[in-house]
Amino acid sequence: HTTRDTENSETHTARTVASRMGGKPIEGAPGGTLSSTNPARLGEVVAEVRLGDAATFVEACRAAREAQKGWASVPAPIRAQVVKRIGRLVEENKEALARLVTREVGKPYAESLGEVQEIIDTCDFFTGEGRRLYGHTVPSEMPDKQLFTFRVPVGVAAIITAGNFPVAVPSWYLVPAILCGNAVVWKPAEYAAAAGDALAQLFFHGGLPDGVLNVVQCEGPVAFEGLELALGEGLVDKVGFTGSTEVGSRIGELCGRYRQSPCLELGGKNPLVVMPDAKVDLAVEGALFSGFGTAGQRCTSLGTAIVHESVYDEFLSRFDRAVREAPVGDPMRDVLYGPMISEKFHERFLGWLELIGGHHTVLGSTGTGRITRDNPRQNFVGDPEEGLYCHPTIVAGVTMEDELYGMETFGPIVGVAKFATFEEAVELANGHGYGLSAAIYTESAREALRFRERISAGMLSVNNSTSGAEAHLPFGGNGKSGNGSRLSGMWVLEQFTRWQAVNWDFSGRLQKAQMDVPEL
Ligand code: UN1
Repeated sequence: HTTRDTENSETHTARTVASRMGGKPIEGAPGGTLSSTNPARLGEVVAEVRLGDAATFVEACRAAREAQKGWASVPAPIRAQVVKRIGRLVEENKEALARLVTREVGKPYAESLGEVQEIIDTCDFFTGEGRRLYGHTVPSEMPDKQLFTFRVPVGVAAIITAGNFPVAVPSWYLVPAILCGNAVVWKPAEYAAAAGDALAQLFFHGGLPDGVLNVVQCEGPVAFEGLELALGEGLVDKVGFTGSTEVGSRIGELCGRYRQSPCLELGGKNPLVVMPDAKVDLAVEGALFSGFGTAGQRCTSLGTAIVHESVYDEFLSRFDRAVREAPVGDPMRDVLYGPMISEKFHERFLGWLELIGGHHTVLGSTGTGRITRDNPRQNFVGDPEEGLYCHPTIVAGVTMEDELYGMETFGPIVGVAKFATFEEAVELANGHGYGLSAAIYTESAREALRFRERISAGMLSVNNSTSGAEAHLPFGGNGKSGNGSRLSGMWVLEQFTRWQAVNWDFSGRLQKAQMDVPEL
């Protein structure tokens, strides 16, 4: 079952990627072309991408609209068989797909394997859901009348995803959307076009009918324009977006114009609170992975460690040491993190560091900024100048007044703030207005539960990292992190189905609700 894509990833040749409708790549490049490159091997092209334009996006929505009714009429347990086959194909191609993810976005291979595993887990979950998709029976206030609810597919879902999780996060949308009987138009991130295309091909090989999944390879603003047109023509019934708070807010406004509530999964400034009774070593390990894993390029990455004054110095010196010792570099080797995902992420992060300037104690490394031969890192694996690498940076003494406190940086930087009282910790943990993920380190169940009540976050870890959610728990955030929607597990069904209520009267007369209710 090895697909052509995954073979290509092994031979390290550049492949050509284009939008796909009905499984087949479309001709031409109305939106121009771009090269998706390996951030750990500068100059190595992973894919030449033939881009679509806004009209391509609209056309893909039409193809989806066309296919959706037929797909919805396939019984859910049979649709689930396709999901099952997709899961198996992903499993059979696990290593090749993970290698391609590492090659295209630079995350360590072990993390890429984990990412691919998330797709398999998602397929497993929704294979079972095909035999549930439960509705309800509801008592009626009148005799000889029965009430039911059914889940019905939404219709056409337009999904726009980011490149930091180029295959797992898309699968959180695509798999349940398809299982529920929808058709999908998916726009992968342009700097992860090859991984996106490889995933889509596995979906097609799994036996999805033509038009149920359509992939538009295009740039972000083009997708926005296409979406606007498609919504205007009534071709899209649900929008799913994972990306920045700024773009997500614009998508929310656009959807509002068409009375739609999108599924928005946006940024985070995720806190990790270290209580006085915490196991400091464990907290350091958690902060290291949460803050610097994936080079800090997860929406669930740690933003600020909020540490009680009694353990602040100890935490900081151990954290500093752990970060200094961590291997950074070639993502195919055993490293904590590899390069930044792309030029764009790299430059944006370096800009951030300039903003922070020299106002704080900066720890974690012998240097800051880009890792080069002249600005080396002690524990670097490989040649830093081959890729887009950044020094890990710890900024100590962060307060709520600092710019770093409130802004998502999407890079290997962690702020550390000090607190004295529980109230202060809660304020620091909530005050930035994001609300995706949070962690607390404590041995006291009471403190953990108290914190759970007060933190505004869609996800909370007790004595674990802010990142690394399991694939069947509700995923999503509050405040600037989204619009309250949740992906994954049974909760995502609310995104891809709508409730239909049915009144069934078999009394043979017109029984009017509220008016013909029998009296006792
Ligand atoms: C993201 O960065 O958009 O919980 C998602 C985690 C991963 C998903 C992150 N499972 O960190």
